[in-house]
Amino acid sequence: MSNLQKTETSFHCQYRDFDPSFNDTIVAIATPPGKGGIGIIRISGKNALVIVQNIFIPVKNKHKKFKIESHRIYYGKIVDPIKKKITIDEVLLLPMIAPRSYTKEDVVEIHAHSGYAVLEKILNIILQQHARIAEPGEFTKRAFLNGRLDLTQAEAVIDLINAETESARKIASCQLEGRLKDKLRHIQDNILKSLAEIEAQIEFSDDQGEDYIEKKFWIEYIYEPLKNLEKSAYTGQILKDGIRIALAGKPNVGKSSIMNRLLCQERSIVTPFPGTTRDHIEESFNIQGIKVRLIDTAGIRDSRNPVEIIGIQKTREKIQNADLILMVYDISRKPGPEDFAIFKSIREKKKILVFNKKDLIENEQVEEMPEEWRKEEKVIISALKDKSMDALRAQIIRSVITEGFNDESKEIIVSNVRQKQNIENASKAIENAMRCYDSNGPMEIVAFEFQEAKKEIDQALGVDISEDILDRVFKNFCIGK
Ligand SMILES: Nc1nc2c(ncn2[C@@H]2O[C@H](COP(=O)(O)OP(=O)(O)OP(=O)(O)O)[C@@H](O)[C@H]2O)c(=O)[nH]1
Ligand SMILES: [Mg+2]
Repeated sequence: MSNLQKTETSFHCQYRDFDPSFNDTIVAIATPPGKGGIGIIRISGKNALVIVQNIFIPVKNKHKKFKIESHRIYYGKIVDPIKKKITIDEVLLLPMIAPRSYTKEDVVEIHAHSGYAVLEKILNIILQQHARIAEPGEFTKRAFLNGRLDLTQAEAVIDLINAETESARKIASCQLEGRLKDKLRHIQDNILKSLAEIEAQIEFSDDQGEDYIEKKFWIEYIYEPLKNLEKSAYTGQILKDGIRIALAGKPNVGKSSIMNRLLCQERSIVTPFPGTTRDHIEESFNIQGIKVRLIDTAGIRDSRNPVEIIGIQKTREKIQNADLILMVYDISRKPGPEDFAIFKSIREKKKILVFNKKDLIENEQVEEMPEEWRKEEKVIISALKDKSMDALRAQIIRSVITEGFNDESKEIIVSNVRQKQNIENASKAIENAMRCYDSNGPMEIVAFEFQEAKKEIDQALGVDISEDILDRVFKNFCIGK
């Protein structure tokens, strides 16, 4: 068997063995600060059970030695470990004995009353009992290092906590289930299979034997799946973080009217006079569970008015930073040089052409539309009509959610910049390998590129990952998670 075949996709991580802090017992308040019904303190590590035996007295059988069973809830009180008569709080205790816990270590949760002084006091008592305060994300880091989660799942935990919209929640919970992990592992297995064949080819190249290589397999089971994941990343980013949409166009075409209609509130001033909006106006709302930051801007035209000139400059910046531009035209007027100039300035940006004021025309024909505009996504609406807004919303969703990827879909979506980078690098490496193979280049180079792709997938999954990448991932967590 070749070395390559022996390589296995395991999630064992070297740092667990070298990092002495990994043996510490850690503790943190797991619930957000403030007054509330319940506050939870979480302890994880080898001293967790001993610690609670020192500070917890169950209400039942209080005179017998307290024997802890896993996954049972005990009602009792937290007491001062020295002066046992002093009660600190009445609590529920939930022990989860290794490996059946979040971190795969002994974990105990103490459900106390959520008040700053109560939780601080319990925390301090625990800290005197051979435990230290957990770093941000350290519970999840241990879950990862102990092989309970891979890195895509650990990252999904933080995404789930940070999710503000339904679409962000769905994408995170799908990743937490391990769907992306399974897909990447599957691709990785196919890379390893191909590498074994390439190795055999190198080894037996002098033989007149059969040809081992099946390039179709590379395309169908490695390259295309990687490319699909890469494609999903744009949608993934939008489902997770939302999208910035800027309204742009000449003065008086109806940008502010569209803004107000989409928001269902009179946010921007609307008048019949061109040049009404001078400063940009931003507001957040949701379209089908996707967070949208909508920006109304000053109408773009040649102006001598110093206030308007500044407004137009700011508009240009806002437009360049937007993910999607709603390029608004007045359909009742022929497009003119100003319209063409605005189009030119956003030629490279993702956009929808919005032909507004259709109530003013008889037939929905855009007169003298330049050839270049014809291939753009477009919608013909009237900002005076609610139905038009439904059409506009639908068009926005169509244009930002890549076909086949909506939040109900079974497709696997990459939503994390780190993972996206690894996947892009892996598909580039496979591309290089195929190019080399097609031009009858050395098989050693083909093998090298496949190895590179394998390393990138390992990185995405968090196998043998460098410590600073790990630190970067977990520093974004809150304490207690
Ligand atoms: N008939 C009709 N009038 C509209 C429509 N949309 C906007 N208007 C009118 O057009 C005028 C200008 O609308 P605004 O929304 O202020 O246009 P704007 O593009 O924000 O203009 P600036 O802020 O000056 O750049 C107002 O009188 C609106 O009532 C529409 O669909 N049909
Ligand atoms: Mg306006």
